[in-house]
Amino acid sequence: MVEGGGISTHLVRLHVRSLQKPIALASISVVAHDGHDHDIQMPLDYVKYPYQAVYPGDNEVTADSIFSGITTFAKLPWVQCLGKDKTTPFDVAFIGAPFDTGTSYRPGARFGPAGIRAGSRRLTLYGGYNVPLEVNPFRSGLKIVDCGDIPVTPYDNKYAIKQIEDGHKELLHRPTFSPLGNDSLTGKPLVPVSIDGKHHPRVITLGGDHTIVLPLLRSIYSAYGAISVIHFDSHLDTWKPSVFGGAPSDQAAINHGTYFYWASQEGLIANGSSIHGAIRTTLSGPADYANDDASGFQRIEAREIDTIGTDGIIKKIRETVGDLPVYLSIDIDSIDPAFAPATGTPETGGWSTRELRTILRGLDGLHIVSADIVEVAPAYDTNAELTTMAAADVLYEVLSVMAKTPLGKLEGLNSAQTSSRCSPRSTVQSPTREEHVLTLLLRLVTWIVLRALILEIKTFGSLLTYDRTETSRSFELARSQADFHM
Ligand SMILES: *[C@@H]1O[C@H](CO)[C@@H](O)[C@H](O)[C@H]1NC(C)=O
Ligand SMILES: *[C@@H]1O[C@H](CO)[C@@H](O)[C@H](O)[C@H]1NC(C)=O
Ligand SMILES: [Mn+2]
Repeated sequence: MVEGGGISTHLVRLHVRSLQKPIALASISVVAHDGHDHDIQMPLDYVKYPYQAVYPGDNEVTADSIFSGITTFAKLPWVQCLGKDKTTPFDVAFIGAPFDTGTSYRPGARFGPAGIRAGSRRLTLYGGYNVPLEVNPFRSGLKIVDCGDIPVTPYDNKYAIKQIEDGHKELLHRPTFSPLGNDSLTGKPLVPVSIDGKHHPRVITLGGDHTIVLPLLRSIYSAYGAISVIHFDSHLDTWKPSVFGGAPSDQAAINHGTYFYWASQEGLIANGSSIHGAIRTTLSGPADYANDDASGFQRIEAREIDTIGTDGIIKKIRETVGDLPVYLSIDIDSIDPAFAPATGTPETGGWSTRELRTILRGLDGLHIVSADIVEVAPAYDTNAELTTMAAADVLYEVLSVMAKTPLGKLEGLNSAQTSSRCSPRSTVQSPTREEHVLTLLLRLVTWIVLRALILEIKTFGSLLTYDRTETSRSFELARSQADFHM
């Protein structure tokens, strides 16, 4: 939004703003799941009936209280998605990628998946309801499972990277458990946002060092084409191999500081609609930023939180990504080492866990097609499991956002139109008929008021002293905003 302008500009903006709230009500795009109740996967049941020693599901996972037994993410059911349970459908899968031979400083992220699962045990102790987002992802109708880990060799990076791509692709192309459902406003069926026209499950990968995102994006490309990326990290990770690591061999050229360079070279990243957040690394020189620009990313520096706050950061991200399908990659080192010390390349001056969680909740309504959290190296954690707990809680916010927004759009809508249908903080209620009628009335009134004001200014323009060009531009803006919500 353009700031500044004359008195009348503010007047118009006030009108438009005051009308935005009821209008937005009608623009909510809501999950329309099929209402299956997956009590069978509710981790809460473990707590309710701890004496029932065997979990009554497909896999006979032991039912335990949250501090005992075999640990899956959030104590979700373990499904051997890459093994004997190849035909079991799901909507969201957690999968580990225990790879850390692309790291430049502290190794140990191969233990990330196990550590994050341990840090996630308590997520459902009280049931898992997310208060600010008003959703319980575990009871949202989605079938959510822990698929275990992709088998990854620690002896051969090239082979391991292929294993990760194949494992992820395998899950991404499974049929989903729940249908996409219908648009809550129009009742029309939603169509997938993928380029192959299929409704894909979402995969949340537990890293692993950040190198794994190259094979993950190769997999994502197979369903979504070049994807917009939201990347939280203190580092750019778009470095040229000659700058980061020196590239003594082809294999050494692919590491946790260069994978985005390669992804960009391979055309996997949507240019211009991708963005880094929490950047604060030192550079080899200003040329690193020029190279980052060429790789297709916008940037938000960690220190911007002091000036524009979490709201400003959320706004920047949403403006960059719009309603395009988006992949979310979270390096735990985006969080300050005071809160998350157990990571490969820590950088002071980062965001707090609270700030990152707030920013993630601000992504509510975006079409996040899959996500990962990387660089968790539990060997450097505190006894209090600060880092693994932070990683698990961050994923809980991601899961909640996913549970609220289906990966669907209305047929024939382009992404700009879809965007206006998507409220930034969508709630799960549908507008009533009365609200809908009220909205239409309000739009009519807005239109009449704007027309009247424009006429007035045209007539008395010569009496006014302010810059007319600026004013009419503001009117255009106000009108386009009003149209945007129609
Ligand atoms: C979606 O709408 C179709 C009719 O177009 C209807 O048959 C179906 O039951 C609806 N699905 C849901 C989940 O409401
Ligand atoms: C992205 O767009 C910018 C500006 O148009 C261009 O300079 C750059 O080469 C593009 N990068 C890629 C990877 O296409
Ligand atoms: Mn990184």
